[in-house]
This record gives sequence, C-alpha cells and structure tokens, in this order.
Amino acid sequence: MLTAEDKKLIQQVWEKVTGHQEAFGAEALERMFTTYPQTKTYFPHFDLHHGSDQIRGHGKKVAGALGTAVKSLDNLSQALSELSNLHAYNLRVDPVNFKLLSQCFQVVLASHLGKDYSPEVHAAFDKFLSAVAAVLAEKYR
Ligand code: HNI
Repeated sequence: MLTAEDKKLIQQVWEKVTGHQEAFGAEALERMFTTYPQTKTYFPHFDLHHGSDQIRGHGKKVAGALGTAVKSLDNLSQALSELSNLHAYNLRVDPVNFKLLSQCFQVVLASHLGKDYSPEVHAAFDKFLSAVAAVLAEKYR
C-alpha cells in the first residue's frame, strides 16, 4: 500500500525522469539483458546490440507506461489493465522477470539521480515498482 508520502516522493522523482524516458528505459533494458541474459529469450525478434533502435523504442514504451502509472497511483489496476492482459495472455512473461527489470530500473535511477535517489525515495519507488509488477501479473490465474 502506497502512503501519501510515498506517492509524493514517487511523483517528485518522476519529474526528474521526465525528458529522459527513452534513455533511462533503454538503459534499464540493456542492464537487464546483460545482467540476466535469460530475459533475452522474450525478445528474439529484437536487435539487442547496445543502443539499437528497438531497444530505444521499447525503453521509451516501458518508461511511458511507468509514467502513466505515476499519474494513476490511486487506480493502477485500471490504468495498466491493457498492459496486464498483454503480458499475461499474449507475451506470457514469467512474473519473476518483473522484479529483474524493476531492479535494473532502480540502478538507472540511482546512478543518474545520485543524492536525489535517497533511501526514502528508493523505498517509495521500490514499493511503486512492486505495485506495478503485481498489476502486470494479476491476470496470470
Ligand atoms: Ni513489457 C511490451 C511495459 C516488463 C517483455 N511492455 C511492452 C509494452 C509496454 C511494456 C508499454 C508495449 C505494449 C504495446 O506495444 O502495446 N513491460 C512493461 C512494464 C514492465 C514490463 C511497465 C515492468 C515494469 N516486459 C517486462 C518484462 C519482460 C517484458 C520483465 C520480459 C523480460 N514487454 C515484453 C515483450 C513485449 C513487451 C516481449 C513486446 C515487445 C515487442 O515490441 O514485440
């Protein structure tokens, strides 16, 4: 459950991401593919070389969806419903992978935002990403 304070911190940190969605999203994906190579199996149709158009394009989509989620903190299930259907019924991404991408996204934030990614912000953003992952996985059964 996100507290009012969590929500405030999440919205504040997202303001700092604005303008870097594509770069941050792509870096998170590249970190995931490098650190957890098994995740590459979901993207056999992608050029996974550093900085490829597909990685950048997909990074922008993923970060865009997170931005939508930030705007809908009080009704995440509704806001991400289509995406939840897609991941559960079409893509069939094993939910363990959501944690991996979440972790990589947090490393991106920590390395770019430095001091602004304080322990309190980290804790709030971690809760947020867990909530997003829970919604993306809720249609699996
Ligand atoms: Ni995910 C497509 C958002 C986690 C594999 N994913 C999308 C799209 C968005 C998105 C947005 C594009 C939908 C569209 O085109 O309509 N994905 C998210 C978010 C998370 C996430 C917000 C978690 C925070 N996805 C993951 C994970 C994997 C994953 C962890 C696998 C390791 N996603 C995919 C694949 C596609 C995808 C595969 C289709 C890509 C394509 O373009 O073919």
